[in-house]
Amino acid sequence: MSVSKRKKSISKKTVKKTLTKKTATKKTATKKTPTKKTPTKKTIKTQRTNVVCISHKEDNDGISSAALIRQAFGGDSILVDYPGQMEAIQQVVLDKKLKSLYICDLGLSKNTQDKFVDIMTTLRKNKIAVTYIDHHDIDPTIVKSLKKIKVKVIHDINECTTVQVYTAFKSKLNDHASFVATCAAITDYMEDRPIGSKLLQIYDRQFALINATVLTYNIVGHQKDPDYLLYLVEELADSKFPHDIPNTFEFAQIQVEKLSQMIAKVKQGMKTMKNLGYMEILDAGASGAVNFVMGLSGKNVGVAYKERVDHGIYAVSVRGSKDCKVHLGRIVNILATDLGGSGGGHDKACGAIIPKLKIKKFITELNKKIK
Ligand SMILES: [Mn+2]
Repeated sequence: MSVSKRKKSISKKTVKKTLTKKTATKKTATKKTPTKKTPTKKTIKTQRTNVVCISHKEDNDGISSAALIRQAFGGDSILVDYPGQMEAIQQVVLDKKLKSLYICDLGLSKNTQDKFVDIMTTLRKNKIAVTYIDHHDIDPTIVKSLKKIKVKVIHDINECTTVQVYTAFKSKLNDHASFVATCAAITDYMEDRPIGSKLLQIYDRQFALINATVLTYNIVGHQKDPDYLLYLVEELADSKFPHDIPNTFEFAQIQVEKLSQMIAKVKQGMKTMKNLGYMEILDAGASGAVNFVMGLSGKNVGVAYKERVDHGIYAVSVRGSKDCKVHLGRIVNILATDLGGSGGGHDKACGAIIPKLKIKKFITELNKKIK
């Protein structure tokens, strides 16, 4: 059963944490010596020992990025969604033991980017090594600011985050890591990109597709179970195939059934404007419904939104068809910021956080801007 496994892995983690605590001793005089540092000396000298990865919890790319960072560098994973993103990043500033931080698959928007740079500046002043790895559209001035404070920026809009993690840290990863990256590329529609396609070639296409899909449904269906998501990170980091993780197929079947019911619901509840289809989702995630909204509306853009009562906002998902010629991520970034929210992403797939009362305005304005 997965429950016992989870307990086991959690206790393993606790032991690890205690060990880290024990090795962290008080900072001694840190005057530079001309001699080369030996590993032992280094352990004594540094008080900061923690490695942390903050990654996106809502999809395969985020979870798999966290898994590969964990395999390469160890440490703890913190999984967040966009509404909780900045709060989590702010929190790690307080971690007195933090030594290096990896931030994965979390795009920045006009509303969050300056605050992000501020927090990174604080971290860098505390001499924390920071690596930001992502593939969402980003303001070039922000990349400049981050590089200036020596945040290591790995950013390519043409490959998914996990593929970039894999490429950057290949020497610290095992062979199976290429499969983890392949599945992430599939889920992000990026298995046709230069590196993504090379990785997919290593494996049988159907074998990779079914694993990517099963993993995705387990991630989407466990959004309210943070322990399970962390368990998935651990299993992937331990080179388990998604199909080999207990009960994943059974769980995926339940999700597929839910989605098939969603088709009927979208057919009933979806509304259209001239250039888009839209629908409020009540009982599932907006991202699971948005492709149906787009497809069944016959429009080139689909919008699905779900209220997040805890944050007083709507979480919005936007998708464009192949015939959609505008960059939705950029349009949504500007529009969401104007309405007091935030948003952004890719040209044909993006998301936003919109204040509750502004959702209608968001949809009508988006409809005007996409022609
Ligand atoms: Mn991604």
